[in-house]
Amino acid sequence: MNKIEKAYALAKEQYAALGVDTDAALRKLATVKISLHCWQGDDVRGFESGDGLTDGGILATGNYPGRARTAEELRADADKAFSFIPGKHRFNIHAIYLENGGKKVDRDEIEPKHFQGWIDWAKENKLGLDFNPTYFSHPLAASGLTLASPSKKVRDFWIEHGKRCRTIAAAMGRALGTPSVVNFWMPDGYKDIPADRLAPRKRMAESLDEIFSVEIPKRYELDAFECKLFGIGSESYVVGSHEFVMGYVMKNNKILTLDSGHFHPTEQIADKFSALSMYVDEFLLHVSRGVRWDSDHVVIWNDELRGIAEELVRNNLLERAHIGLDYFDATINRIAAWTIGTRAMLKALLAALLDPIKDLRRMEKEGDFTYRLALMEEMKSMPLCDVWNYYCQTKDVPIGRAWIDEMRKYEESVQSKRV
Ligand code: RNT
Ligand code: ZN
Repeated sequence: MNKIEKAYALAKEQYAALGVDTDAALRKLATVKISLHCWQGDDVRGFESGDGLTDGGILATGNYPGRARTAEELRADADKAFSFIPGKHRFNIHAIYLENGGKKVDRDEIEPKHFQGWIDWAKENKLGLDFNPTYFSHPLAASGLTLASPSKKVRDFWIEHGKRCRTIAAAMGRALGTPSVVNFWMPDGYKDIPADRLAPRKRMAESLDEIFSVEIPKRYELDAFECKLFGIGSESYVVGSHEFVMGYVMKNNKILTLDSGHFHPTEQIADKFSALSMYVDEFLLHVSRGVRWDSDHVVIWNDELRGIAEELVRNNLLERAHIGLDYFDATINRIAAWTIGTRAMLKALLAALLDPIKDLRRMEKEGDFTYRLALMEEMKSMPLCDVWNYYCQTKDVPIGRAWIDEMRKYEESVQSKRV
Protein backbone atom coordinates (compact mmCIF):
# COMPACT_ATOMS: atom_id res chain seq x y z
CA MET A 1 0.00 0.00 0.00
CA ASN A 2 1.36 3.42 -0.87
CA LYS A 3 0.59 6.57 1.15
CA ILE A 4 -2.41 7.47 -0.95
CA GLU A 5 -3.94 4.01 -0.50
CA LYS A 6 -3.30 4.05 3.24
CA ALA A 7 -4.97 7.43 3.60
CA TYR A 8 -7.87 6.19 1.51
CA ALA A 9 -8.33 3.12 3.70
CA LEU A 10 -8.61 5.34 6.79
CA ALA A 11 -10.99 7.74 5.09
CA LYS A 12 -13.10 4.84 3.87
CA GLU A 13 -13.54 3.65 7.48
CA GLN A 14 -14.61 7.08 8.66
CA TYR A 15 -17.22 7.43 5.93
CA ALA A 16 -18.40 3.86 6.46
CA ALA A 17 -19.12 4.72 10.10
CA LEU A 18 -21.66 7.21 8.73
CA GLY A 19 -23.15 4.62 6.38
CA VAL A 20 -21.40 6.04 3.31
CA ASP A 21 -19.74 3.72 0.77
CA THR A 22 -16.73 5.52 -0.70
CA ASP A 23 -16.11 2.86 -3.39
CA ALA A 24 -19.68 3.25 -4.63
CA ALA A 25 -19.30 7.05 -4.65
CA LEU A 26 -16.17 6.77 -6.81
CA ARG A 27 -17.87 4.36 -9.22
CA LYS A 28 -20.68 6.87 -9.63
CA LEU A 29 -18.29 9.79 -10.04
CA ALA A 30 -16.53 7.93 -12.87
CA THR A 31 -19.78 7.96 -14.89
CA VAL A 32 -20.11 11.76 -14.81
CA LYS A 33 -18.93 13.66 -17.88
CA ILE A 34 -18.10 17.34 -17.76
CA SER A 35 -18.23 19.33 -20.98
CA LEU A 36 -15.18 21.62 -21.11
CA HIS A 37 -15.84 24.84 -23.00
CA CYS A 38 -13.39 25.40 -25.86
CA TRP A 39 -13.68 29.17 -25.49
CA GLN A 40 -11.62 29.43 -22.29
CA GLY A 41 -8.60 28.41 -24.39
CA ASP A 42 -8.50 31.56 -26.53
CA ASP A 43 -10.68 34.20 -24.83
CA VAL A 44 -13.75 33.49 -27.01
CA ARG A 45 -12.01 34.53 -30.22
CA GLY A 46 -12.47 31.56 -32.52
CA PHE A 47 -10.92 30.98 -35.92
CA GLU A 48 -12.93 33.13 -38.26
CA SER A 49 -10.50 35.77 -39.41
CA GLY A 50 -12.37 38.53 -37.47
CA ASP A 51 -11.44 40.49 -34.35
CA GLY A 52 -12.64 37.99 -31.81
CA LEU A 53 -15.20 38.90 -29.19
CA THR A 54 -16.81 42.16 -30.35
CA ASP A 55 -20.34 42.20 -28.95
CA GLY A 56 -22.94 40.05 -27.24
CA GLY A 57 -22.50 41.65 -23.83
CA ILE A 58 -19.76 39.29 -22.71
CA LEU A 59 -16.13 40.17 -22.21
CA ALA A 60 -12.86 38.33 -21.66
CA THR A 61 -10.50 40.65 -19.78
CA GLY A 62 -6.76 40.18 -19.38
CA ASN A 63 -3.76 39.57 -21.61
CA TYR A 64 -1.98 36.59 -20.09
CA PRO A 65 0.45 35.33 -22.74
CA GLY A 66 0.06 32.07 -24.62
CA ARG A 67 -3.55 31.83 -25.77
CA ALA A 68 -4.19 29.24 -28.47
CA ARG A 69 -4.25 30.83 -31.94
CA THR A 70 -5.18 27.85 -34.07
CA ALA A 71 -7.32 24.76 -33.76
CA GLU A 72 -4.16 22.63 -33.43
CA GLU A 73 -2.93 24.75 -30.54
CA LEU A 74 -6.33 24.71 -28.87
CA ARG A 75 -6.52 20.92 -29.15
CA ALA A 76 -2.99 20.52 -27.79
CA ASP A 77 -3.87 22.76 -24.83
CA ALA A 78 -7.09 20.86 -24.21
CA ASP A 79 -5.14 17.58 -24.30
CA LYS A 80 -2.90 19.01 -21.57
CA ALA A 81 -5.87 20.04 -19.44
CA PHE A 82 -7.52 16.63 -19.88
CA SER A 83 -4.30 14.97 -18.70
CA PHE A 84 -4.84 16.73 -15.32
CA ILE A 85 -8.51 15.79 -14.99
CA PRO A 86 -9.61 12.35 -13.78
CA GLY A 87 -12.09 10.54 -16.04
CA LYS A 88 -13.24 10.80 -19.66
CA HIS A 89 -15.17 13.93 -20.56
CA ARG A 90 -16.57 16.08 -23.36
CA PHE A 91 -15.53 19.18 -25.28
CA ASN A 92 -17.86 22.01 -26.16
CA ILE A 93 -17.29 23.81 -29.46
CA HIS A 94 -18.68 27.16 -30.57
CA ALA A 95 -19.47 27.67 -34.26
CA ILE A 96 -16.68 30.27 -34.61
CA TYR A 97 -14.13 27.51 -33.99
CA LEU A 98 -14.51 26.20 -37.53
CA GLU A 99 -11.50 25.23 -39.58
CA ASN A 100 -11.98 27.03 -42.85
CA GLY A 101 -8.52 26.70 -44.37
CA GLY A 102 -8.14 30.47 -44.39
CA LYS A 103 -11.23 31.04 -46.57
CA LYS A 104 -14.14 33.15 -45.39
CA VAL A 105 -17.08 30.95 -44.55
CA ASP A 106 -19.94 32.96 -43.09
CA ARG A 107 -22.15 31.68 -40.29
CA ASP A 108 -24.93 30.79 -42.71
CA GLU A 109 -22.54 28.67 -44.77
CA ILE A 110 -20.87 26.41 -42.18
CA GLU A 111 -21.00 22.65 -42.73
CA PRO A 112 -19.90 19.51 -40.89
CA LYS A 113 -16.71 19.40 -42.97
CA HIS A 114 -15.50 22.57 -41.26
CA PHE A 115 -15.51 20.66 -37.97
CA GLN A 116 -13.99 17.40 -39.18
CA GLY A 117 -10.73 18.19 -37.37
CA TRP A 118 -12.62 18.36 -34.09
CA ILE A 119 -14.50 15.14 -34.81
CA ASP A 120 -11.29 13.25 -35.65
CA TRP A 121 -9.60 14.53 -32.51
CA ALA A 122 -12.59 13.65 -30.32
CA LYS A 123 -12.74 10.15 -31.78
CA GLU A 124 -9.06 9.59 -31.16
CA ASN A 125 -9.36 10.76 -27.56
CA LYS A 126 -12.73 9.11 -26.83
CA LEU A 127 -14.40 12.42 -26.08
CA GLY A 128 -17.97 13.48 -26.73
CA LEU A 129 -18.55 16.84 -28.42
CA ASP A 130 -21.17 19.50 -27.76
CA PHE A 131 -21.93 22.51 -29.92
CA ASN A 132 -23.08 26.14 -29.86
CA PRO A 133 -24.31 28.48 -32.53
CA THR A 134 -22.44 31.78 -32.26
CA TYR A 135 -24.96 34.62 -32.13
CA PHE A 136 -22.35 37.30 -31.37
CA SER A 137 -19.10 38.78 -32.71
CA HIS A 138 -20.65 39.40 -36.12
CA PRO A 139 -21.80 42.49 -38.06
CA LEU A 140 -25.36 41.10 -38.16
CA ALA A 141 -25.36 40.83 -34.35
CA ALA A 142 -23.98 44.32 -33.79
CA SER A 143 -27.47 45.84 -33.44
CA GLY A 144 -27.99 43.73 -30.33
CA LEU A 145 -30.74 41.65 -31.94
CA THR A 146 -30.36 38.38 -33.86
CA LEU A 147 -33.24 35.88 -33.89
CA ALA A 148 -35.47 38.60 -32.44
CA SER A 149 -34.45 41.28 -34.94
CA PRO A 150 -37.27 43.24 -36.62
CA SER A 151 -35.36 42.78 -39.90
CA LYS A 152 -36.40 39.65 -41.76
CA LYS A 153 -33.04 39.57 -43.52
CA VAL A 154 -31.19 39.48 -40.19
CA ARG A 155 -33.55 36.88 -38.72
CA ASP A 156 -33.27 34.65 -41.78
CA PHE A 157 -29.48 34.79 -41.65
CA TRP A 158 -29.48 33.65 -38.01
CA ILE A 159 -32.19 31.05 -38.58
CA GLU A 160 -29.99 29.49 -41.24
CA HIS A 161 -27.06 29.59 -38.81
CA GLY A 162 -29.11 27.75 -36.18
CA LYS A 163 -30.19 25.09 -38.66
CA ARG A 164 -26.64 24.52 -39.83
CA CYS A 165 -25.39 24.22 -36.26
CA ARG A 166 -27.91 21.48 -35.55
CA THR A 167 -26.80 19.61 -38.68
CA ILE A 168 -23.15 19.91 -37.65
CA ALA A 169 -23.91 18.70 -34.14
CA ALA A 170 -25.86 15.75 -35.54
CA ALA A 171 -22.82 14.81 -37.63
CA MET A 172 -20.69 14.96 -34.50
CA GLY A 173 -23.16 12.86 -32.54
CA ARG A 174 -23.39 10.26 -35.30
CA ALA A 175 -19.61 10.02 -35.67
CA LEU A 176 -18.95 9.78 -31.94
CA GLY A 177 -21.88 7.64 -30.83
CA THR A 178 -23.06 10.14 -28.22
CA PRO A 179 -25.57 12.93 -28.83
CA SER A 180 -24.19 16.41 -29.20
CA VAL A 181 -26.03 19.01 -27.13
CA VAL A 182 -26.56 22.28 -29.00
CA ASN A 183 -26.96 25.24 -26.69
CA PHE A 184 -28.91 28.18 -28.04
CA TRP A 185 -27.91 31.41 -26.37
CA MET A 186 -28.86 34.66 -28.05
CA PRO A 187 -27.67 37.93 -26.48
CA ASP A 188 -30.71 39.80 -27.85
CA GLY A 189 -31.79 42.68 -25.67
CA TYR A 190 -31.84 46.42 -25.08
CA LYS A 191 -29.56 48.69 -23.08
CA ASP A 192 -32.44 50.93 -22.10
CA ILE A 193 -36.10 50.63 -21.26
CA PRO A 194 -38.03 48.99 -24.09
CA ALA A 195 -41.35 50.24 -25.38
CA ASP A 196 -42.31 46.75 -26.51
CA ARG A 197 -41.17 43.78 -24.50
CA LEU A 198 -43.45 41.33 -26.23
CA ALA A 199 -42.78 41.67 -29.96
CA PRO A 200 -39.09 40.66 -29.79
CA ARG A 201 -40.06 37.59 -27.76
CA LYS A 202 -42.67 36.59 -30.32
CA ARG A 203 -40.11 37.00 -33.09
CA MET A 204 -37.52 34.96 -31.23
CA ALA A 205 -40.00 32.15 -30.56
CA GLU A 206 -41.00 32.08 -34.22
CA SER A 207 -37.36 31.99 -35.33
CA LEU A 208 -36.66 29.11 -32.97
CA ASP A 209 -39.76 27.23 -34.15
CA GLU A 210 -38.41 27.52 -37.66
CA ILE A 211 -34.96 26.24 -36.63
CA PHE A 212 -36.44 23.31 -34.71
CA SER A 213 -38.91 22.42 -37.48
CA VAL A 214 -36.20 20.16 -38.89
CA GLU A 215 -36.48 16.82 -37.05
CA ILE A 216 -33.17 15.31 -35.91
CA PRO A 217 -33.01 12.02 -33.99
CA LYS A 218 -32.22 12.54 -30.31
CA ARG A 219 -29.52 9.91 -30.39
CA TYR A 220 -27.48 12.33 -32.51
CA GLU A 221 -28.45 15.80 -31.38
CA LEU A 222 -30.26 17.54 -28.50
CA ASP A 223 -31.41 21.17 -28.29
CA ALA A 224 -30.92 23.35 -25.23
CA PHE A 225 -31.89 26.99 -24.64
CA GLU A 226 -30.14 29.33 -22.17
CA CYS A 227 -31.69 32.23 -20.28
CA LYS A 228 -30.01 35.33 -18.84
CA LEU A 229 -30.97 38.21 -16.59
CA PHE A 230 -28.83 40.91 -18.20
CA GLY A 231 -25.60 41.49 -20.10
CA ILE A 232 -23.30 44.41 -20.79
CA GLY A 233 -25.37 46.58 -23.10
CA SER A 234 -28.57 44.67 -22.39
CA GLU A 235 -29.07 45.88 -18.85
CA SER A 236 -32.74 46.79 -19.18
CA TYR A 237 -34.12 43.94 -21.21
CA VAL A 238 -33.05 40.49 -22.37
CA VAL A 239 -35.38 38.73 -24.78
CA GLY A 240 -34.33 35.30 -23.49
CA SER A 241 -35.25 35.94 -19.88
CA HIS A 242 -35.72 33.09 -17.42
CA GLU A 243 -39.51 32.93 -17.76
CA PHE A 244 -39.42 33.18 -21.54
CA VAL A 245 -36.84 30.43 -21.92
CA MET A 246 -38.44 28.19 -19.31
CA GLY A 247 -41.82 28.55 -20.99
CA TYR A 248 -40.43 27.83 -24.43
CA VAL A 249 -38.51 24.80 -23.23
CA MET A 250 -41.48 23.31 -21.38
CA LYS A 251 -43.84 23.83 -24.28
CA ASN A 252 -41.45 22.46 -26.88
CA ASN A 253 -39.81 19.71 -24.89
CA LYS A 254 -36.28 21.11 -25.10
CA ILE A 255 -33.43 21.14 -22.60
CA LEU A 256 -33.30 24.03 -20.13
CA THR A 257 -29.87 25.63 -19.76
CA LEU A 258 -29.14 27.20 -16.40
CA ASP A 259 -25.97 29.28 -16.22
CA SER A 260 -24.99 29.91 -12.61
CA GLY A 261 -23.89 33.43 -13.54
CA HIS A 262 -27.17 34.46 -15.15
CA PHE A 263 -29.38 35.27 -12.19
CA HIS A 264 -29.56 37.83 -9.46
CA PRO A 265 -26.45 37.43 -7.26
CA THR A 266 -28.45 36.11 -4.30
CA GLU A 267 -30.27 33.60 -6.48
CA GLN A 268 -28.62 30.20 -6.79
CA ILE A 269 -29.41 27.77 -9.59
CA ALA A 270 -29.04 24.91 -7.09
CA ASP A 271 -32.29 26.02 -5.47
CA LYS A 272 -34.10 25.67 -8.76
CA PHE A 273 -33.29 22.07 -9.75
CA SER A 274 -35.78 20.26 -7.53
CA ALA A 275 -38.71 22.43 -8.59
CA LEU A 276 -37.82 22.38 -12.27
CA SER A 277 -37.14 18.64 -12.20
CA MET A 278 -40.88 18.11 -11.72
CA TYR A 279 -41.65 19.77 -15.05
CA VAL A 280 -38.51 19.74 -17.20
CA ASP A 281 -36.91 16.48 -18.44
CA GLU A 282 -33.31 17.49 -18.95
CA PHE A 283 -30.98 20.29 -17.98
CA LEU A 284 -27.81 21.73 -19.36
CA LEU A 285 -25.72 23.47 -16.75
CA HIS A 286 -23.29 26.23 -17.51
CA VAL A 287 -21.36 26.14 -14.31
CA SER A 288 -19.74 29.52 -13.88
CA ARG A 289 -18.91 32.00 -11.10
CA GLY A 290 -20.45 35.41 -10.99
CA VAL A 291 -18.47 38.22 -9.37
CA ARG A 292 -20.32 41.56 -9.19
CA TRP A 293 -21.13 42.50 -12.80
CA ASP A 294 -19.29 39.56 -14.33
CA SER A 295 -20.90 36.17 -14.77
CA ASP A 296 -17.84 34.30 -16.01
CA HIS A 297 -15.05 33.88 -13.45
CA VAL A 298 -13.24 30.54 -13.15
CA VAL A 299 -15.27 28.02 -11.17
CA ILE A 300 -13.87 27.24 -7.71
CA TRP A 301 -14.93 24.93 -4.91
CA ASN A 302 -17.16 27.35 -3.06
CA ASP A 303 -20.55 27.05 -1.37
CA GLU A 304 -22.40 27.75 -4.59
CA LEU A 305 -20.64 24.92 -6.40
CA ARG A 306 -21.18 22.58 -3.46
CA GLY A 307 -24.86 23.45 -3.56
CA ILE A 308 -25.09 22.68 -7.27
CA ALA A 309 -23.44 19.29 -6.79
CA GLU A 310 -25.56 18.45 -3.75
CA GLU A 311 -28.83 19.24 -5.44
CA LEU A 312 -27.87 17.22 -8.51
CA VAL A 313 -26.99 14.20 -6.40
CA ARG A 314 -29.80 14.47 -3.86
CA ASN A 315 -32.48 14.86 -6.51
CA ASN A 316 -31.08 12.04 -8.60
CA LEU A 317 -30.38 14.36 -11.52
CA LEU A 318 -26.96 13.19 -12.67
CA GLU A 319 -28.55 11.25 -15.53
CA ARG A 320 -30.79 14.17 -16.52
CA ALA A 321 -28.26 16.99 -16.32
CA HIS A 322 -25.58 17.72 -18.89
CA ILE A 323 -22.84 19.48 -16.95
CA GLY A 324 -20.92 22.09 -18.91
CA LEU A 325 -18.57 24.83 -17.76
CA ASP A 326 -18.75 28.43 -18.93
CA TYR A 327 -16.22 31.09 -18.02
CA PHE A 328 -13.35 32.93 -19.64
CA ASP A 329 -10.46 34.42 -17.72
CA ALA A 330 -7.62 35.87 -19.78
CA THR A 331 -5.50 36.88 -16.75
CA ILE A 332 -4.24 33.40 -15.85
CA ASN A 333 -2.91 30.39 -17.72
CA ARG A 334 -5.88 29.10 -19.72
CA ILE A 335 -5.05 25.42 -19.22
CA ALA A 336 -4.98 26.11 -15.51
CA ALA A 337 -8.38 27.80 -15.79
CA TRP A 338 -9.89 24.67 -17.37
CA THR A 339 -8.16 22.41 -14.85
CA ILE A 340 -9.12 24.40 -11.76
CA GLY A 341 -12.78 24.60 -12.79
CA THR A 342 -13.18 20.99 -13.84
CA ARG A 343 -11.37 19.54 -10.85
CA ALA A 344 -13.47 21.77 -8.58
CA MET A 345 -16.67 20.55 -10.23
CA LEU A 346 -15.68 16.90 -9.85
CA LYS A 347 -14.54 17.41 -6.27
CA ALA A 348 -17.85 19.06 -5.42
CA LEU A 349 -19.71 16.11 -6.94
CA LEU A 350 -17.57 13.71 -4.94
CA ALA A 351 -18.34 15.61 -1.73
CA ALA A 352 -22.04 15.39 -2.54
CA LEU A 353 -21.78 11.66 -3.26
CA LEU A 354 -20.11 11.20 0.14
CA ASP A 355 -22.87 12.93 2.07
CA PRO A 356 -24.68 10.87 4.71
CA ILE A 357 -27.89 11.91 3.04
CA LYS A 358 -30.06 9.10 4.41
CA ASP A 359 -29.17 10.08 7.94
CA LEU A 360 -29.70 13.80 7.27
CA ARG A 361 -33.11 13.17 5.71
CA ARG A 362 -34.22 10.93 8.54
CA MET A 363 -33.32 13.54 11.13
CA GLU A 364 -34.99 16.27 9.10
CA LYS A 365 -38.18 14.23 8.90
CA GLU A 366 -38.07 13.77 12.64
CA GLY A 367 -37.68 17.52 13.07
CA ASP A 368 -34.16 17.37 14.52
CA PHE A 369 -32.79 20.46 12.79
CA THR A 370 -30.03 20.79 15.37
CA TYR A 371 -28.54 17.47 14.29
CA ARG A 372 -29.04 18.35 10.63
CA LEU A 373 -26.99 21.55 10.88
CA ALA A 374 -24.39 20.04 13.22
CA LEU A 375 -23.75 17.05 10.94
CA MET A 376 -23.65 19.20 7.80
CA GLU A 377 -20.93 21.29 9.46
CA GLU A 378 -18.95 18.25 10.61
CA MET A 379 -19.05 16.81 7.09
CA LYS A 380 -17.06 19.77 5.82
CA SER A 381 -13.93 18.59 7.58
CA MET A 382 -14.19 14.90 6.71
CA PRO A 383 -11.20 13.51 4.78
CA LEU A 384 -12.67 14.15 1.33
CA CYS A 385 -9.23 14.94 0.00
CA ASP A 386 -7.96 11.42 0.74
CA VAL A 387 -10.79 9.98 -1.32
CA TRP A 388 -10.16 12.52 -4.09
CA ASN A 389 -6.42 11.81 -4.17
CA TYR A 390 -7.10 8.09 -4.38
CA TYR A 391 -9.51 8.72 -7.27
CA CYS A 392 -6.85 10.75 -9.10
CA GLN A 393 -4.36 7.94 -8.55
CA THR A 394 -6.71 5.29 -9.95
CA LYS A 395 -7.37 7.51 -12.99
CA ASP A 396 -3.66 8.12 -13.49
CA VAL A 397 -3.71 11.91 -13.21
CA PRO A 398 -1.53 14.13 -10.98
CA ILE A 399 -2.35 14.14 -7.28
CA GLY A 400 -2.90 17.37 -5.38
CA ARG A 401 -0.89 20.32 -6.65
CA ALA A 402 1.42 18.15 -8.78
CA TRP A 403 -0.44 19.22 -11.92
CA ILE A 404 0.72 22.81 -11.43
CA ASP A 405 4.36 21.85 -12.07
CA GLU A 406 3.35 19.88 -15.15
CA MET A 407 1.34 22.83 -16.42
CA ARG A 408 4.32 25.17 -15.88
CA LYS A 409 6.59 22.91 -17.93
CA TYR A 410 4.14 23.01 -20.82
CA GLU A 411 3.70 26.74 -20.41
CA GLU A 412 7.43 27.26 -20.65
CA SER A 413 8.08 24.95 -23.58
CA VAL A 414 4.92 25.57 -25.61
CA GLN A 415 2.60 28.41 -24.61
CA SER A 416 5.23 31.04 -23.86
CA LYS A 417 6.68 30.55 -27.36
CA ARG A 418 3.46 31.81 -28.94
CA VAL A 419 4.13 35.43 -29.76
C1 RNT B 1 -23.28 34.26 -22.20
C2 RNT B 1 -23.69 32.83 -22.09
C3 RNT B 1 -23.13 31.92 -23.14
C4 RNT B 1 -21.69 32.25 -23.50
C5 RNT B 1 -21.04 31.25 -24.42
C6 RNT B 1 -19.74 31.75 -24.96
O1 RNT B 1 -23.67 35.02 -21.13
O2 RNT B 1 -23.38 32.36 -20.84
O3 RNT B 1 -23.29 30.61 -22.75
O4 RNT B 1 -20.90 32.39 -22.37
O5 RNT B 1 -21.92 30.91 -25.41
ZN1 ZN C 1 -23.52 30.28 -20.40
